[in-house]
Amino acid sequence: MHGERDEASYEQARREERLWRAAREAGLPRRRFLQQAGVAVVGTALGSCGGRAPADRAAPAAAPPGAAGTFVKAVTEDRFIPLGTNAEMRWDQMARQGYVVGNDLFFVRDHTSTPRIDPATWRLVVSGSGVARPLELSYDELLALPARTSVTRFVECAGNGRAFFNDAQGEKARGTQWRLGAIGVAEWTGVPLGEVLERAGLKPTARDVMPAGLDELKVRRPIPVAKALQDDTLLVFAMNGEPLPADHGFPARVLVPGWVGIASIKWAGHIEVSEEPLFSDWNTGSYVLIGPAYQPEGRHKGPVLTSQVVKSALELAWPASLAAGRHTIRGRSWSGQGRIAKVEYRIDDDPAWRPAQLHEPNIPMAWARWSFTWDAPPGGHTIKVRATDDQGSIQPDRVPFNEMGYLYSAIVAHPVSVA
Ligand SMILES: Nc1nc2c(c(=O)[nH]1)N[C@H]1C(S)=C(S)[C@@H](COP(=O)(O)O)O[C@H]1N2
Ligand SMILES: [Mo]
Repeated sequence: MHGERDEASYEQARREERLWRAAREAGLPRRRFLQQAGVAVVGTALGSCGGRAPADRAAPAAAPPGAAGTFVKAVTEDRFIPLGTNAEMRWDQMARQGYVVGNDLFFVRDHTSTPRIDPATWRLVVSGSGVARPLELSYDELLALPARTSVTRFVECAGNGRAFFNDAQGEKARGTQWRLGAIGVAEWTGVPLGEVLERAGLKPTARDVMPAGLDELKVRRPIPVAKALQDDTLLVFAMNGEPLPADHGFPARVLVPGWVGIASIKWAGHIEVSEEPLFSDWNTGSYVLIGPAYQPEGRHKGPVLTSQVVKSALELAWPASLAAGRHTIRGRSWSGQGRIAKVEYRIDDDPAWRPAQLHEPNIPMAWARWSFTWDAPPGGHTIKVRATDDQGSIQPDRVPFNEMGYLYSAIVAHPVSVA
């Protein structure tokens, strides 16, 4: 157990160590990167980092279990649950993490595979009927724009929790069978997207903004201009104080806080700004709700996904094994629409929902950590947790089925065997 301050300084030290290592490996001019990125590193830390080289990490395992060639970082089974071109975060790993998820443990969702992009030739083009002066930016030019640091937000896949449509409700949804590890919270650094759009002469009549990736499928999905102009919607170039890792969108990705992960386009190469509504496969055929409870809307096969819903997860393996006796049970809850207001838990069929203790920080569109103590008797148990956000949304017992298994916000029964 350590206090908030110890944890903060531990995280800061870790960030600095990783930064130093990443900058060296990338051959980046570190001091310049830091200055331009505005990544806060104090002089003494620079000194101590320079004085003693941290031991190099072991090389990634020879044959990562992720689909061959998909990822750049080490996607090994001790860190992730491999799911084809995706890698699910292991929630038991979070017990050893601070508020944010380290870049080495952050889940990856690639529609195809991670492209390797040379920052020297990379360009970001902003064009379309919604801008008066089409713009082209190099990596250096992007880094030279005024940036925001310390924007701590989650990126969460719309399909996070999808496996429970089958496991809890008996109806299997199409797609990657994530449990709850398709989420991560990071501290992002980037240029407000609005800043870039203004430089391109954003017209008052602009309506939709569609960033497109440089990956094989050119994954792209529009957001309304109002969302694009929020001050925490960013063109991100650093994640937890290091250059954005390849798997998370290097050289630059979009961050659309609170929204389904698909809005946060990685490897951004082009941004179309239009006076007309924009469409792509990712807002017409997928990332829409299709099912008996939903109706098509024009070219969209169902209601188009925007914000994420309320969810909770325990920092335990699935299924969990515990020794009989007293434990502090920890977890995290989040919502795409506000701050977490309340978290309750229920062991087995205890008639009462009991309050868990919320811990600071509790950042909207990131998550809140919580804990409770449990004197665990031997046997098989389930732990249920339900969160309520400050908009009054509470996790329900069930959610109406949708074919692609999005937005599973229902209460999950976590299996725990106690011996
Ligand atoms: N270009 C591009 N952007 C993308 C994707 C992709 O496959 N290609 N996947 C999206 C989806 S579905 C999610 S959930 C998030 C995942 O971000 P992460 O891999 O950094 O965790 O990225 C989004 N951005
Ligand atoms: Mo996703």
